[in-house]
Order: sequence, then structure tokens, then C-alpha cells
Amino acid sequence: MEALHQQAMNGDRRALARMLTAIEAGKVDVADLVESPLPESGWKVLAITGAPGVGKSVLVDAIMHRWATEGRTTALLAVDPSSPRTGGALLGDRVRMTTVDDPSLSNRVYVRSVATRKAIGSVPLVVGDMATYLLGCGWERVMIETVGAGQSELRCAAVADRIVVVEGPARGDGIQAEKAGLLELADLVLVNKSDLEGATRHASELEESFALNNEAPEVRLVSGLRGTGVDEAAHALLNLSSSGRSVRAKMRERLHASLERRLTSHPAYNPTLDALTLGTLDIEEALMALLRESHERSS
Ligand SMILES: Nc1nc2c(ncn2[C@@H]2O[C@H](COP(=O)(O)OP(=O)(O)OP(=O)(O)O)[C@@H](O)[C@H]2O)c(=O)[nH]1
Ligand SMILES: [Mg+2]
Repeated sequence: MEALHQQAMNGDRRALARMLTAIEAGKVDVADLVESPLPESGWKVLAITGAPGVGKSVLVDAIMHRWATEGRTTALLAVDPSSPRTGGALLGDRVRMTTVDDPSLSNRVYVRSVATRKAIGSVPLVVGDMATYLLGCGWERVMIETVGAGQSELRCAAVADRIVVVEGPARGDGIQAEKAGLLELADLVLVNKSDLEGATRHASELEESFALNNEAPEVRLVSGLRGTGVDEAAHALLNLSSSGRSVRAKMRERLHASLERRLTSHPAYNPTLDALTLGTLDIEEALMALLRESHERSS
């Protein structure tokens, strides 16, 4: 594993892919391999989230392409949702990148998908570990594309330093991301498909709903397909700051994700579930046992 790690650090993509697979499977501890990036004022990891089919992949592709032409390197972690999707591209299409097809730019991007089905509870932390590893291997920035539906997917966004929520044109049934609890995580909202009717109206609705909140994110209209506003958005993203209220929401999701991992990774997790099933233990006792013991182990 050490040799593979060295190869990955030296830029070998096949070695990198195998290391990420090992991290995904929980076989290596990233903290033993690379140092976590120091907290800076800027960001290293950016999540792009939003409802299925709003155009996240198209935008990610356009933004990474733009950054690549400027000489910047970006790795993408595309989180494949475990829940059925109603729109958007099929699995294979999610990671089709124009930058990858361009030989003059392809060395500046790296794309990897992460399946959420594998280990439901710990996916967000695994995504965080993979991002840390990519940064350790010299990638300047990491993007995480994750569907903003379902708790686990939402938490994948919360491992990022900054979060962009993508919305589509108004559909007459209110603000979708608000229902999904996504907007409070947003550092920027991109209203995509500005070429379609209802996008401008939806952007205004969002701005109105933010009007009384001075910590609310900026709203921008873009069209990933036409390229309208995309270069400007790519530029703005480089210096994106936290929206204020998003920090608390991110920390809450990270705390919950860590608690979940602590429970599910406890050696007595399955026996405790068995005991709960048999009725020989109640929930309060189960929590006491799993949390107290894991605390004793770690201290
Ligand atoms: N009209 C219009 N269509 C767009 C625009 N951007 C993306 N689309 C289309 O919207 C569909 C979904 O785009 P994707 O980028 O795959 O959306 P996604 O959010 O990544 O979808 P999932 O990953 O499946 O959640 C595709 O058919 C795109 O061509 C846009 O600006 N205007
Ligand atoms: Mg997509």
C-alpha cells in the first residue's frame, strides 16, 4: 500500500484510483497518509448540489473546463445517489466531461464516482477522506457533485468548505431546495437553465425570500447548456466566501455524520442491534453502551 501511495503522490492515475478504492472500502486511514489541509481563508473543497436533473453535471463540466484553461487543476468526486432519480443523465453520463476529452486539458482534471449504496451511514465521511487524499496528492481543488435529496447525499455536501446549490426554473410549486433543507447550506445559489421560461422568476423568488436575511447567499442566473453566465460564475466561485448561516448548518451535518459513523463502526454495533431486536436492551441502554465505550476507547 505504501508503494501504491507513493505512486499516487507522484501523479500515477491508476495508483490514485486504487488508493481511492481502498479509502472507499475503509481499508486505509487517510490521516496516516496525508495531512489535512490547513484551515485557510479560501476553500479547497466545493460541493455542487441540487435536485436531480437541474444541470449540476453540465455546470461542473463547464466550470472545470474554464478553470483548466486557466491552468488550474480540479478533481471531481461524483456521488452516485442510492435513491432513484427522476431526471438528469444516466449513471455513465454523469461523469462525461468535455475537459477529459481535450488532450491539452485532460491532465488538469480527474473524475471519480463514489457509490452511496456501499456503506450508507459513513458515505459523507468517506467522501471527505477521498477529498483530503486528492488534495494531499496535489490536486488544487476538489469538487463534489451530489444530488440534494436524502440525508446521506446532503451530508456529502456538508464535508465541503463551500456549497453551491443549483436550482432550475420555477415549476409553480415553490422553492424545491427549501423543502429539501438545502438552502440553509448554500454559500451561492445558481439558478440554471436561464434559457428556459421561469428561471428569472425563480431567481427573483429566491432573492425575495432572502431579502430579510443579511447572511443569505448570492443568487446568480446561468445556463450551463448555453454557457451564459458560466465564466462569471466560475470566476466568482474561486473567491467564494461562506454565507454566514451556512457554517452552522454544515457543522451540524458534520456532527451528525460523525456520530453516525461512531455508532456504526463500534465493534458492538451488530450485537447491540441483535439485542434491540430481541428486546433484551432498550434504545437508551444501547446508546449508552455504544457511545460510552467508544469514548473510553478513544480517550
Ligand atoms: N435548457 C437547458 N437545459 C439544461 C441546461 N443545463 C442542463 N440542461 C439539461 O438538463 C438535463 C440534466 O442535466 P445534468 O447536468 O445531467 O443534471 P444533473 O443535475 O447533473 O442531474 P443528476 O446528476 O442526474 O441529478 C440534461 O438534459 C441537460 O442537457 C440549461 O442551461 N438549459
Ligand atoms: Mg449529474
